[in-house]
Amino acid sequence: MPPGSEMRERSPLTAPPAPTVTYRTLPGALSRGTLAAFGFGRQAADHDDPRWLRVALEPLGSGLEEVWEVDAEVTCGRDGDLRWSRGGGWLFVAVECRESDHGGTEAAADHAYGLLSRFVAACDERHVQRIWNYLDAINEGSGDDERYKRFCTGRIRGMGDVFAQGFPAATAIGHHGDPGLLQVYLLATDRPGTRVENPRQVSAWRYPRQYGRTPPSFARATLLPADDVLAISGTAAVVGHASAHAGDMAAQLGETLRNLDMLLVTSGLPAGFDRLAPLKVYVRHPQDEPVVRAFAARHLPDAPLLLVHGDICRSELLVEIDGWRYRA
Ligand code: 3EB
Repeated sequence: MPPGSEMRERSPLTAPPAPTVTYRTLPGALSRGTLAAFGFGRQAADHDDPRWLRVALEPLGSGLEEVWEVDAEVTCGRDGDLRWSRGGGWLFVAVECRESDHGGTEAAADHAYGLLSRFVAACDERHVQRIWNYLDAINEGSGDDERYKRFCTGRIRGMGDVFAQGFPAATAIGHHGDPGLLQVYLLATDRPGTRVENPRQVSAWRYPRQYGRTPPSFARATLLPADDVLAISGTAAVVGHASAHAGDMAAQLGETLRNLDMLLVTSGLPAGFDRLAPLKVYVRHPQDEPVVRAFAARHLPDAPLLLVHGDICRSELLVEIDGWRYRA
């Protein structure tokens, strides 16, 4: 029986194949196998469908949409600040809330993670593989009062013990949309994936005190349960625990790619980011778009790319890349 065949999907002993992720222009309504779809920025369409999320990050260049699809019927719904969809063994859950409704960044993160963790704990698909977090003014405030650091504290409080076996892979980025809007969404399935750390980097949850009271709670990547794709966290020019090449975009891109390459080596995936590796690039200064495009043309010529304007959670970092690396 070849991989990907019917038996594979139906057998309860075999992990569900990963959703496919593509960047493209959607024709309009979402198809039945769409688990989630994302538009970027103020110009994005506004579909009244729980699977649709308008992300508060402005696109750089062509405004493509991101689409997650499964080979199954998808059901979906809403519940207060939360919306969800499920199909083919996969679960998408998103929360959007306003910090002012909860008394600040920390309390909003606690609220969002509380909703998400209670929701997934009651599902078969309770194993969270991947999470994205977007808040505005992420670098505002100094020292322990920086908004990103407050977010980290609220996040871990709201998580409870749902990630007791280990943190999922994650991205946390600053948006320039509605002030006080917090967006968090996740991908989960019915069995654990394999968490992957980067030997070039200190694990985020072991970062020293200088990075805040509460270390960031994420893994560098997750190998999804069918071993068919690596879900890669936001990856930047961090070596050990330190930021490398402050202020040097070209050098940060090179260091980021070395970190990404190391994640493939560590996971036992084929080297290189080609057409099987849709990547999203978060760029702090929109005027750096040409430098990023030139780097990508040279080092990632076949990878589907989506560039967005976003702030990285350390103010000296200019760029971060996340995405997926399919095995085949
Ligand atoms: C870093 O390596 C860069 O707080 O969820 C990357 C990915 C980063 C996820 C998070 C933060 C997060 O520390 C920052």
